[in-house]
Amino acid sequence: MQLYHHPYSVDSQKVRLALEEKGIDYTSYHANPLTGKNLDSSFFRTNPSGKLPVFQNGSRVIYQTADIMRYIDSLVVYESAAVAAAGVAEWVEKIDGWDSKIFTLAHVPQKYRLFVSRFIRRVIIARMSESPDLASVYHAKLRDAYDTEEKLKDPDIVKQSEEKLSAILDDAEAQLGRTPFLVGEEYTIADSMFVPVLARIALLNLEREYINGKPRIAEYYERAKRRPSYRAVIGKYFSGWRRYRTLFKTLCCLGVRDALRRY
Ligand SMILES: N[C@@H](CCC(=O)N[C@@H](CS)C(=O)NCC(=O)O)C(=O)O
Repeated sequence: MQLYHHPYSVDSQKVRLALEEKGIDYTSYHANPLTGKNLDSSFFRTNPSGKLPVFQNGSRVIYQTADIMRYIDSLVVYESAAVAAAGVAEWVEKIDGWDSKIFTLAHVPQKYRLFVSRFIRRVIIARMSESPDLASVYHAKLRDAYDTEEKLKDPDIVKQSEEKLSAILDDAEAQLGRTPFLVGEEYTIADSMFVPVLARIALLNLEREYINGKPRIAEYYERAKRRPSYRAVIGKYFSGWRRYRTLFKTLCCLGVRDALRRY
């Protein structure tokens, strides 16, 4: 099995947590979306959206996070299978319906966001001129980049994303009052979907607004952070001072490449 992913990508984190939790071995390939690695023509040719993660098992390639999660889930049986199945499916769908991208970008200082988005657009143009046969898909990606910028200017779209997140958190807080995990007594892929959402809130320093007033989620998140899966997938890159190191390294790489016009 192969996974194309990156530690920065919330959707990649969901899949990696599930794989770690289930003890499934896989070959890992990194493609940093902030430096435009996901736009390389070799990757783009097989995955014209350029989005992460991509999961491959033999001839089977899966591009959507929720589909990958369901596939991974089908490989392992729960102790309380009947109880888990319906609840898990519902949570997977609910969390998958929240787009972390708009939320994240809306909470990143504008100066960094505009710099990265200009860099990415230049990478797309550079890749397009290297592979003219892929021009139409690169054009679509460029349009997508401009669309995202437009969406971020619309306070209603940002507000909707925040409200959707708040609704998920409210439901989770209520559920965690009844059971230790999102679906009953066992850790399931619903938790692998949810924990990266909490990690993203923490990375953006928004715990006070979104987590601190929810004691059950706060306690659940502390428990989740002690799991080896969390340490391997998220903690290794983003716990404490590491979050600054991880971001600093990427920004330096972008700064140098931009200064040298190396797209
Ligand atoms: N619908 C896709 C969305 C995946 C997605 O948006 N991935 C983000 C990272 S979390 C990405 O690859 N962004 C880079 C880009 O859009 O170029 C899925 O469910 O897997």
